Amino acid sequence: MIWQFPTLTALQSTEALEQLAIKQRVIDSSLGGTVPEYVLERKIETSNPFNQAYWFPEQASTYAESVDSLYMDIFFISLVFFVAIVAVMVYFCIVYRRKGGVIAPQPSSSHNTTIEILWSVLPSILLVYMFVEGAGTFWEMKVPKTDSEEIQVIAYKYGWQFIYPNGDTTSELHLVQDQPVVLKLQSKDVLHSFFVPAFRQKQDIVPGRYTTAYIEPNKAGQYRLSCNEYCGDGHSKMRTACIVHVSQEDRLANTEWKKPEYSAWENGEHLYKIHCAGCHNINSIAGTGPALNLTWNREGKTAGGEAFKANETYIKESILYPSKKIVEGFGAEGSISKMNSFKGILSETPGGDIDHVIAFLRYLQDPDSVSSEKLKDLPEEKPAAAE
Ligand code: HEC
Ligand SMILES: [Cu+2]
Repeated sequence: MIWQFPTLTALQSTEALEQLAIKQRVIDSSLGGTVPEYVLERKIETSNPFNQAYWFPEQASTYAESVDSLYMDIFFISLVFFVAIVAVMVYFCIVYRRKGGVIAPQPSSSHNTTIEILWSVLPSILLVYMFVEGAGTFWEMKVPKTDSEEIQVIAYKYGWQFIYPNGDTTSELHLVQDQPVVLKLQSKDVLHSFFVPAFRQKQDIVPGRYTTAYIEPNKAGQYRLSCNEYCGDGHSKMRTACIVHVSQEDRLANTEWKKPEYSAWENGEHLYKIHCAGCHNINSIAGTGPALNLTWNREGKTAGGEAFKANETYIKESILYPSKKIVEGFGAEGSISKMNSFKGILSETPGGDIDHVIAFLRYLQDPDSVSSEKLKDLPEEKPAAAE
């Protein structure tokens, strides 16, 4: 990457270089960590290869077309004026250059009513046209239809959480075709910005304030969704997918928090993507917190030098009371952990969310050690093993 070049040459030691490389790998590894890369590819239905590579993304919302045509109108008006002005300028440069040693300026006419009226009125008409067109589209983007559904969007360093009216939560945005939606956007920390190019919709997310974005998706498919306001060194991690389903049933099948046809560890993986992936990796490289694929059963030390073994009790405590034991290398003894508590967010009941997360961490260490029985197949109460 070009922007890194000055930093790289300024660093002397190979150790520092290695650290920078590791940091970059951490950032890269988390790219698409929660959403597979293929989801984020540009998909444009056109036979024109130029469009495919360089032109606009798909038009997937009701107002996308007006935004694009307004853009093209303004572009062509600017193009015509650019060419005309440069042509006249070049012509004048040649015709009125200093000739035959004459230095004194030629007398010029002081006034030409026709030209002055023309150059005032013509651009005004164009500007008023741009305003009227722009205001109309703006209106369309800002005034939600009354039958809109509301989805809560929470942006944080570095990820997204989408909460649907029925309480389901996902790390990708799932919408239904032709169902207008109002997004209520909130930030947990700093300034972020919601952007789905295919919808031509972009809205800043300001800490301490609710902002809204209105969309009426009219084309099923998978689109890019990203943060468009630099929010820290993991800013590029804040990208995920926006999936527009053809029907409400189709969406329900994809957003259900705890799927009966999932096993415990699969639910745990789902919870990990929603709540933990912003700080933890599962590729052995530490992020803000330790790499969680190394956690299960490991023998570690707290910042205070106390030894621990990462069993169920330790993991549960780490999730509910992160500051109780700070992992060595992740803060000072007795300090407040950078990890927030998940008390009240993940259920603590036996067989609940936290047990699912634990099953996932175990699975990462040793896939054979956890049951892959689907939740729906599990009996309500496990019969005692026959002696
Ligand atoms: C805001 C960042 C952040 C988020 C979000 C976060 N963690 Fe952490 N986590 C940390 C940090 C930092 C540490 C190390 C300091 C500590 O022990 O509190 C840590 C430590 C841990 C540990 C101890 C790891 C070890 O190897 O000893 C576990 C287990 C853990 N987190 C699980 C989770 C789970 C599960 C979630 C999601 C439900 C989660 N964390 C979400 C930042 C985070
Ligand atoms: Cu951001």
